[in-house]
Amino acid sequence: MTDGEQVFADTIAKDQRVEPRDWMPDGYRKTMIRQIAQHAHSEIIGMQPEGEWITRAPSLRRKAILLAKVQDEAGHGLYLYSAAETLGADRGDLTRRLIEGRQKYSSIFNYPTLSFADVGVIGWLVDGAAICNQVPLCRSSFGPYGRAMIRICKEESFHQRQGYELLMTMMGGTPAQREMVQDAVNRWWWPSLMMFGPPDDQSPNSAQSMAWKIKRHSNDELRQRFVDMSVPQAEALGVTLPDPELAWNTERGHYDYGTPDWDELKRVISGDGPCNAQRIAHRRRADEDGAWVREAAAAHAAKRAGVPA
Ligand code: BYC
Repeated sequence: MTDGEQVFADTIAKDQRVEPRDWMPDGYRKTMIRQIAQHAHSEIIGMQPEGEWITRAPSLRRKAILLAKVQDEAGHGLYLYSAAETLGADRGDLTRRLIEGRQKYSSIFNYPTLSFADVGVIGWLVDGAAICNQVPLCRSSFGPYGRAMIRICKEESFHQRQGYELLMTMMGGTPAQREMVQDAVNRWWWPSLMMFGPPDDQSPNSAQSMAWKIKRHSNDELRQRFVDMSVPQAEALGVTLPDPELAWNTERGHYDYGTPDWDELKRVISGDGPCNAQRIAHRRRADEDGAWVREAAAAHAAKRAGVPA
């Protein structure tokens, strides 16, 4: 074992942080760039489904809350791209990989937002799933990722509460509003369970990522935690989760639940979800529209540095 390998192994064994200048195996660097980039892309693409409702929010208060939330997601994307850059990745290159379909983003953002209740359900279930997944990532072995995650989780908690409060308000409204909430829950429940990734026996990356302490829990463990957390919240809200197999299992001390449609997850991840083409086309357009800003900023920086044009 080289000195670098030994220090890396000790760092992981002692639950300490790996920092950007430390020696790390190529596979660890590659895995971290893959996960951080995919996470950053999810935050940026995740602005679209809710962003569509900013101009149609039912009041000034709801509009201000939604604007702030969507801006937070942009901020999360930026912290994460910065964390990927500490590993030698180039932000422009990562964006190109996203719009050329060479890097993934979360499957959840390929579903449409059909009513304002979807904004509430995204806050409750999608941000709720994100928190379940991301709180353990605050202890992820790669320092810049774990530290970015602490701030992100604080903001996601606020997002989840605003979603739940919105839904509580709608559930106290008219029968039509209650129906809108139930319809949104029916459409988002199963895709939210899929955010945790494939089942453990079909998750090729989990074993190595857990050995490196990047991931602290398996996909199924976190999915179960999310189900257990959501059932009482659904009861308090007065909505039904669309799974006839949901039942408390006294022996296990957890809720049993039905099997998500894993073929659907595979289809959505491979580009064939309801909104994949629209999401990427929009991201590509935003990238092209912003090209002149990047060119102007680069020219300004070069001029200040005294580089001839
Ligand atoms: N969607 O071996 P596995 C947010 C891929 S945004 C798409 O289990 P791993 C928010 C996986 O990448 C929250 N792809 O992988 C924003 C792998 O493919 P590659 C986003 C998925 O990495 C706005 C393959 O399937 N959160 O909070 O061990 C508004 C096999 O999977 C998905 C994160 O990104 C999926 N659902 O575990 C509101 C969290 N599932 O890369 C909210 C950070 C799996 O080998 N990421 N794949 O080509 C993670 O924790 C892990 O990467 C995952 C997957 C649990 C997602």
